[in-house]
Amino acid sequence: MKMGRAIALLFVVVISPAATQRPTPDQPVSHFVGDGDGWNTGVNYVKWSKDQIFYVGDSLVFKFWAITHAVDEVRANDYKNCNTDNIISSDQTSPTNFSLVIPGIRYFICPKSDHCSQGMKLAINVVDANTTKGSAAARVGGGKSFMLALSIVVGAMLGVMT
Ligand SMILES: *[C@@H]1O[C@H](CO)[C@@H](O)[C@H](O)[C@H]1NC(C)=O
Ligand SMILES: *[C@@H]1O[C@H](CO)[C@@H](O)[C@H](O)[C@H]1NC(C)=O
Ligand SMILES: [Cu+2]
Repeated sequence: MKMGRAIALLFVVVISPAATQRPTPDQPVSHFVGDGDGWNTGVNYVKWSKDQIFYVGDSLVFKFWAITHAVDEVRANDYKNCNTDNIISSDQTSPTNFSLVIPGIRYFICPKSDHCSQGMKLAINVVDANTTKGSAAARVGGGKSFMLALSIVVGAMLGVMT
């Protein structure tokens, strides 16, 4: 009984925080680029994207002032160099909604003025929630099952000691 209670307590303490971090894509999500700032200059998109998990099935939505901005999807090198000569696509109307249908990194830049070199660029890693190797999803999922295993071991030890 004591051991059971110790395990139950550890489950609550250790497992619950993970639940708030959207470990699995129960429902597809629309990620609004830059949140309230939208797609604009002066926004740190590295910081913005770091706090998100982009699952296959989600959408990426750019909201911007179409007079001064646009969204070009580009390849890795062109993202790095802010090169708009080999674009994959260009969208001039807001909002622009990209469906994230396959895993992998996608790159977006603003082609207007020198906004890209000023930091108006976004790279996201789209992960398949079903894949368990080397993805952000795997880190979340793997971390969760590791914590689960740990809590069982610690719980068992506590049960034996008390
Ligand atoms: C973006 O497109 C997807 C797929 O069509 C849709 O489910 C989602 O609601 C759209 N998001 C917005 C904010 O319009
Ligand atoms: C993940 O697996 C579930 C169940 O097998 C399936 O319904 C779902 O479409 C898969 N998701 C992806 C992104 O492949
Ligand atoms: Cu711009």
